[in-house]
Amino acid sequence: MGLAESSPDLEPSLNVSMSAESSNLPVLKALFVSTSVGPLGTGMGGGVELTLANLAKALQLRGHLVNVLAPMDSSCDGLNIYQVPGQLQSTAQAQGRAAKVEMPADAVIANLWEQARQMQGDYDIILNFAYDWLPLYLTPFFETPVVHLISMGSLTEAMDCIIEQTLDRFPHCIAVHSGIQAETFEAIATQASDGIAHFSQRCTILANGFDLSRYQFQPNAKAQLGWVGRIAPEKGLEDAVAAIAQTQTPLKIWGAMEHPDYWAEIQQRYPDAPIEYCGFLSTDELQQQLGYCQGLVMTPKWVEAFGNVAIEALACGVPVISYGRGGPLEIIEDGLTGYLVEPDSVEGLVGAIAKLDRIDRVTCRAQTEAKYSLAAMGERTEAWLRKSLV
Ligand code: HBI
Repeated sequence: MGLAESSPDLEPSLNVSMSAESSNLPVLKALFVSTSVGPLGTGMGGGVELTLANLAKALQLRGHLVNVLAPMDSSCDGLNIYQVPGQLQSTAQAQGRAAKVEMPADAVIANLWEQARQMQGDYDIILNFAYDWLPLYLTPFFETPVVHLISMGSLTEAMDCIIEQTLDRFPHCIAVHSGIQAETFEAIATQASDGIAHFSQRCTILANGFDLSRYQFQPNAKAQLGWVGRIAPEKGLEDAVAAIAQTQTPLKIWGAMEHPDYWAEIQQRYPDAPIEYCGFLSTDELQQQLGYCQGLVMTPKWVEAFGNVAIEALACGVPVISYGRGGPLEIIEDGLTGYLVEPDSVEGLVGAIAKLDRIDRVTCRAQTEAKYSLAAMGERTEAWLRKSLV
């Protein structure tokens, strides 16, 4: 199986930073294995693309070495990516709870992990970003420790079960983004062999971290609101448009067009809503546009594991309105950095939009620096990885 490296230099230069030297703990060599549903950099992988890039940068800043295995046509600044061919996985959120584990012929997830098996001797730890059964199942078959950053809440019995089994054998191998996301696995965890600890006490909660130097604070907004995410039913775009149809505040929409039919249906249902689809932008372009919004509107229909876009907006000084569901509940401070609205209440969204001018945009930016910087995330992540290596 041929490998197309995106850069000739296979071994990244050893950029040992103060933290690695001062901690005199050994530099870690980490192999990241990316999501199986899309190439890095296309937006098809959703929030995990940004998470992987940020996590790599956070560890590199601490002097560690990071290489990445990802599907063909992946790209990510500053990272050595080994691109692996094969058929993409179908998205887990599109399946039902009883869905069977399935893989296409020549599955990229299988090819990624065969490549990881061959490379494992060069690394201290392997970090899985795919929300798929195979990497979890393979954990005990690897000599190099494999750990998993679970990117979504509980979606299928098959994933819940293999997560539970893997965690029982490797007590520190699972991390999630938020406590609320961890709680969605609660039911399965109580049936575990030890029966005592719940899943949310057995996994590591990392939140997330962002290179805040890439987000410019915008003190003044234009008369527009923003909505950012994969254009997909679980993101609830129709509710944001329904609210806009009432408030008539122009809404700019950014994200990968995952479900064109869903988007067409929204446009037909709300012909008078002042909305504009502005495509999928890179982080630098997105933050530039997002910063001009009076507010970001989030309408998750599922338990959003975290809500990267909320941090990206706050980092630009943009307040966030979100349904009180999933990760945003742990990010937004109601009345201080935005508003938490009763889930699925369009009227609630309309009411919150009317109060946006009460939020101090400087406070929004300050909150991200306090909790969601790369340094904070790097510290949390390294602590988790070292705990996994004990
Ligand atoms: N579905 N099967 C599968 N595997 C993934 O890695 C995956 C997914 N759905 C969504 C997803 N990853 C990412 O968008 C996460 O950021 C949520």
